Amino acid sequence: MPGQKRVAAVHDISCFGRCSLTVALPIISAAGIECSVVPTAVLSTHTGGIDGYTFHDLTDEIMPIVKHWKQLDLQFDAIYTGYLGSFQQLDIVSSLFDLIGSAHTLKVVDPVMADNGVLYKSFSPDFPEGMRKLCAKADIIVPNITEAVFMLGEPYQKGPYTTEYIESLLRKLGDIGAKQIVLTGVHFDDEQLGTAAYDRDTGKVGYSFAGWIEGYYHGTGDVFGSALVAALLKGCDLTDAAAEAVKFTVGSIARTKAAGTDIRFGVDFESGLGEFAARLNNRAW
Ligand code: PXL
Repeated sequence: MPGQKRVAAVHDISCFGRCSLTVALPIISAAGIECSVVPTAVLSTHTGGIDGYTFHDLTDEIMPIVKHWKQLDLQFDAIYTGYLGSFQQLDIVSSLFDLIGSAHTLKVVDPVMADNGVLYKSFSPDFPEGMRKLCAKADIIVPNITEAVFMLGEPYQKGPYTTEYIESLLRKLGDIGAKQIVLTGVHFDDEQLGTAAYDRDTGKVGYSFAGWIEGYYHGTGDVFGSALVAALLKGCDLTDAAAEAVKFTVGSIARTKAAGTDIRFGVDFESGLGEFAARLNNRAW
């Protein structure tokens, strides 16, 4: 499709806390890409370390929204899914791919459900199996190491990792079905943290690292995934897109750390949007 690209972002709206749609919409838009949204739920905040959050499920809204779009014959260059709260939502999003996705639509699934060896508290232990089925329909999946091993039914291991371990995970993740995998949370020592981007057809693995910043900052997976989708649609190949997304995410974390912000409140990605957009627009393709 020539001209401006269009993405459908399928995530919840956590009204405060900078994750999911409040991150995807600004980052993808800043790159000059149209970002339509399918909100899957509305929460007062995300569920990561903030108690007392409200939760309003929007599962019943998803198909009516998407059927209307289908009537309008809207075309999407990418569908980008993140946090999905139930098995029912996994099934509905799977149908959404069939309804509004075409052969030209890049389907990017971030299997948001776990980190640091533990499932987020809203998910049951059998959720990774359901997420694995959705990942099978994707072109690109973006798991962290915990999500990867949970979908593979393997025990979580703390890093540092070896290249052999990371690349065996990538190959097994490729067998789930997606052609390309971007694995996050990869580290071979305690100094650098980054990603491994794998193309199943070529077998090529490209690594992107940046200096490790101590602290668990909320929403960084969504900042990374949104920047990755934006960079891919601007024409970066998988490894370059992952490198741009690592740079943007780590810059956001560094600013947040310097400001001393509560780690639950998300990262200051906003101050980096201008530079991010300029880098994507000024690359010599
Ligand atoms: O950033 C992932 C995410 C998205 N949405 C909600 C969450 C989380 C992670 O905890 O709770 C509601």
